[in-house]
Amino acid sequence: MTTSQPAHELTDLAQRTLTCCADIAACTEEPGQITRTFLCAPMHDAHARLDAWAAALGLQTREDAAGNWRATRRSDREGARTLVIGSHLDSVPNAGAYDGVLGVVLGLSLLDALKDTPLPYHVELVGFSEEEGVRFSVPFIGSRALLGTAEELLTVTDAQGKTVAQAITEYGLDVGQLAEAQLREDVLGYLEMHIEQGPVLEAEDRSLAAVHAIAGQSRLNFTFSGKANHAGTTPMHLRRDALAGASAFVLAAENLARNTPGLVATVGALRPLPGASNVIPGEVQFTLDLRHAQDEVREGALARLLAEAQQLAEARDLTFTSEVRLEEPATPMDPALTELLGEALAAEGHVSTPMVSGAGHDAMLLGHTWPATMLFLRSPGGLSHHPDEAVRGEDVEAALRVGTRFLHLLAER
Ligand code: HGY
Ligand code: MN
Ligand code: MN
Ligand code: MN
Repeated sequence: MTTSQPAHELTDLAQRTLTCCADIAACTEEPGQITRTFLCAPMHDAHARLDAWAAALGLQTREDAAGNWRATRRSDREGARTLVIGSHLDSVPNAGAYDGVLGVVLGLSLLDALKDTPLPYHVELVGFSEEEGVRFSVPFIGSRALLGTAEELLTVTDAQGKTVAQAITEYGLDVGQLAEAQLREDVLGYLEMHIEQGPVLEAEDRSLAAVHAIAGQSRLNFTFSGKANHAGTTPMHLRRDALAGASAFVLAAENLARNTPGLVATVGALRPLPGASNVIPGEVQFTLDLRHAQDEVREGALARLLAEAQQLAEARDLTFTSEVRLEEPATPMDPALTELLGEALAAEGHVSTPMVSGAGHDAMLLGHTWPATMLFLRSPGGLSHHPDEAVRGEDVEAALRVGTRFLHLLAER
């Protein structure tokens, strides 16, 4: 099996990859920005872009009952196992064009590069419908459906009180078919290609890196409650200002993370109520996102912050509640697959030293069930979850080279 692809072919494929990402970026709920949340109507248009390319490769495509886009390439080898390649098609609000999408389109590009090369394994290419957790504050609905564990999420509600089950029905899918979304094949591994979303590869002047572990994360919803009152007549010492209390908590979380190596803490959404300039906020709802590569450090930090919230509330005559929406342990990638990816990187002239992912990915969930590995592409400016998120054409081409070689190495194992 030749592993070197003619340069012009990969360059063309790299260009087609970028064009397809740009086409999918235009499938958005919000004109003028990229926003694609779970089971929003533009997701159908994104699927249609992928269907067009997949059809030209003779791949069977479908949308499963969780809204995942699925493409299947069958091997004619007797007893063939299945390689899953995937990433997510949903986005955060006002996102970039590559987080998630690039990994799905690169998968399609690899199958295009290998369209005339028989492989001894099936390939299941998946564009997950929900990884970010924006609409329901619960991420990984798509990949949980692939594992057959999404049933328990059907009653989770969004900010409007609508359940996941209702969202699936309104989007035009049959909740009763959710069990059919489960991939019941003998999976040899999962490959996710993704932008790094951070500054490391750019700082090290590297195009690509294999990922050997994904940081664990805790996501919680907090509510601080005090007493709404008149902003003009209420003396400062008589206030029970929920927002002032929450603000003290936000700074405490930032301070703890700044002083704990490798810990990151983020309050990304915060909503004071009633939200009028002349009313002291009686209630504040906010999120906390806590991550670290070692679970014990993250868990210790969370315990300290919950104790801090209790002290702050007591000192300010407030109450608070917290609800855990996600606890994902740090996930090591499969050593054998990551080593094979390292071999492919080295064979293509890249440094093969693997790295830790600070961002969460479908691989962190699937990696508990199947051998998983990830290939990162450099993020120019270290920017992501932002409209200026970018990727370099030469890194896309390098990823196609390394990915092609990885699939060959996997075939020869
Ligand atoms: O938030 C994350 O880590 C990922 O981008 N969903
Ligand atoms: Mn569709
Ligand atoms: Mn993301
Ligand atoms: Mn992502």
